[in-house]
Amino acid sequence: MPSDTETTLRHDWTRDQAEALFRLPFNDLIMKAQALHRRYFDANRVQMSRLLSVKTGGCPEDCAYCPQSARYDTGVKAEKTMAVADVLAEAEQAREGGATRYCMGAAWRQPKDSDLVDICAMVEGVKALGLESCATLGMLSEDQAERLKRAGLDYYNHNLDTSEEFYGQIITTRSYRDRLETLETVRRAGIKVCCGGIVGMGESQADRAEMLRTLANLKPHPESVPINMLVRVEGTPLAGADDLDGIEFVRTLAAAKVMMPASVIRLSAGREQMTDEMQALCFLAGAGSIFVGEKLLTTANPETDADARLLERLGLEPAGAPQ
Ligand code: SAM
Ligand code: DTB
Ligand code: SF4
Repeated sequence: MPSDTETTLRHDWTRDQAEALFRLPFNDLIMKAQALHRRYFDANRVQMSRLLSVKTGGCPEDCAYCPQSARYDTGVKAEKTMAVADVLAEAEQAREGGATRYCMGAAWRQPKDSDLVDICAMVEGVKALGLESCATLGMLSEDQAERLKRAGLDYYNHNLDTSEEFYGQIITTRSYRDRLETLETVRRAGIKVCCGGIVGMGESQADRAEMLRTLANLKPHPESVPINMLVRVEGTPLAGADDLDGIEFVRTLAAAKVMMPASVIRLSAGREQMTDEMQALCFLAGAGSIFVGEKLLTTANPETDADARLLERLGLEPAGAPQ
């Protein structure tokens, strides 16, 4: 195992090294992750983001986990893009609720150039409210990324989702290479990268390690790394996926923190199904951020009161608003 100093901001992880982290005794892995977390972050603060689906459903892609794909009968109806003023009214409420970042999602393979007019107005409005802005709209062209940057977009979320090997079992309508190219486009435009994945889709531990290795070998590391626990949605091909052991989920977060210690590891989808104790382990493993508000994009997230109680029980404070 490399020493702690050697593990700081490396981009040369091997498969064996990534897999070895998952095999460490749990206490050793958590201790390593928490110690590294404390080098870069206040361990008693958690950053809060709020999501809004600004364009829901009807997506042409076939992502096997996703309730918004037009190919699956999940009860999510295709809607038009929301009005800019409605999005900004929601963003203002999110700010009152303590969120410091507003993340707008759209069920597109790639936005049309004309879609970006409203999206850029939303980004400008979110920034004017004093919030950080994030968007997740699918693939982007160079020009689209530059327009978003000029509108003031701080972060772009585009997940690798899983390992390159397992990817083909989850999505066939776009390639792993497409994803890496969009990430490069976002970087080149000077937008910060939010990139992570989903666990609990039937992938192996080696797949989880390999996804983290791909993320950690990006230079620079994504500033934000969301780790989602699959939310099993009726009608999607993954509705009947086996439960992932909670301890294995925590190991994934901890390994992400060890491999990308200066990045914010986001405890993302799946909190609604987790106990407070499980979430406490996630924070111990170095999670520094959550989504707040009772809805993610289309699925449920814990109620505001439940989250307030959780933070209170753990003595966690919200991370301050950005300068
Ligand atoms: N359409 C765009 C795209 O795919 O890039 C943006 C929205 S898409 C819903 C954003 C991310 O949400 C996906 O990459 C995936 O990681 C996550 N996601 C979607 N459905 C999920 C589910 N059922 N459980 C956990 N994460 C999910
Ligand atoms: C991410 O990694 N997780 C968020 C955000 N990026 C866009 C989305 C989770 C979506 C969960 C399923 C839903 O609510 O539709
Ligand atoms: Fe479409 Fe994104 Fe859902 Fe895939 S994850 S089906 S691209 S909305």
